Amino acid sequence: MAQPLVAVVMGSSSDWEMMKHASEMLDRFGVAQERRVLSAHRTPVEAAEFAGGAEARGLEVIIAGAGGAAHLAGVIAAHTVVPVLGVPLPSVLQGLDSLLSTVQMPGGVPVGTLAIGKAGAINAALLAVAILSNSRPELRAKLRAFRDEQTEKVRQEHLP
Ligand code: RP5
Repeated sequence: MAQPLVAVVMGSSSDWEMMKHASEMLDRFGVAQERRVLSAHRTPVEAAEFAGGAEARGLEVIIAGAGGAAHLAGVIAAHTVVPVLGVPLPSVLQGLDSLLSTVQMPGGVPVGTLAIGKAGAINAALLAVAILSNSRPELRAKLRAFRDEQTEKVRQEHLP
């Protein structure tokens, strides 16, 4: 099996319904990934250990999704210099709490925060592909093809 370049982590297995969209998009580009449930609050030691070992394991991007008091992406970012992309997930407060918890990092420890929910999960994967593409021309070509396909699809749309 190929060495995972991207990790898709989430605060709970209940987050998978949203985070599977990130995972599926990485699959579409043939990017090897690992997936894990890790919680900033329920498994803080494992979350820190995972992040601390990410670089040595060859991970180049970490996508972290969480909802509510969504500290997972920030905690992971605190323990690694590997780029962390945060996906705020829907919650009882419609994800606004997740968004603010993920996006409002103190200066010095960045988390690249995407949109709430499905769009954020999809875009986190696409951004991860774009980051990996900086040193992988074949991946960049796939990304261009994806955009072209998307453009063509919209051009072909007709309303009743
Ligand atoms: C967060 O709490 C998780 O990321 C999830 O979005 C939310 C609820 O988790 P469960 O109670 O469903 O496990 O930590």
